[in-house]
Amino acid sequence: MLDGIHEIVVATRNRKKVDEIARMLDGTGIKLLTLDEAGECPEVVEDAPDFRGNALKKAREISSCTQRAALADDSGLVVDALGGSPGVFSARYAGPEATDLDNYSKLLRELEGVPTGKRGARFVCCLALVLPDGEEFVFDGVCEGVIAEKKMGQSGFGYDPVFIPEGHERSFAEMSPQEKDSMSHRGRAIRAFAEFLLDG
Ligand code: ITT
Repeated sequence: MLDGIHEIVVATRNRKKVDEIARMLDGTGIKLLTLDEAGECPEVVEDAPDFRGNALKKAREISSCTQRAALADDSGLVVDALGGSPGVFSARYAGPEATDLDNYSKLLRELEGVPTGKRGARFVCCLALVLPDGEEFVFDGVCEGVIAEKKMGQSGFGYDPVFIPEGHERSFAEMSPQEKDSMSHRGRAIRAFAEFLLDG
């Protein structure tokens, strides 16, 4: 356990990410605070060129604003046939106000006619923990898979209905939360973080 750290602010506005992080850290003894519970902080501008840079930027700014330990997640979908897009722009792929439906519909359109063997993609998650004394830790997780031909399932969020993880025929949106956690990019990064909490 991190000495003297019992509460961590989850530096994200994405409620679904908070839910995933909270259910996987259950039992570690760490109390998670949402951004709303931690106080008023300015929006963080995500302008780094990679997931790690954005995750560290979010965690640093929220830790400095709240004077607490902050855990940020930067994540996204990297699609081979699109040269790595949408990548760090996953949340805004179809525009600044895009909904999940707008984003994955655009992705399906861009991949129209691309054969199954060329629809490879991976979800990437970078979790950054910044402590009030400025110490920084980063945990990564990747989940390989393919982009479906059409929307499959209702659960989860973001691109879940169009992402089929490797070795499976169902999308993330057709899996239970626990099944998704067991193989997802965020699940892997959070398990690395949880091990660090238990060993540290
Ligand atoms: P914060 O920056 O406030 O954390 P955000 O939703 O804007 O929230 P990101 O900038 O990290 O988060 O964008 C990640 C996007 O990638 C997210 O909005 C989804 O569209 C997608 N994404 C990430 N993890 C996902 C998952 O587990 N399932 C489906 N889509 C995911």
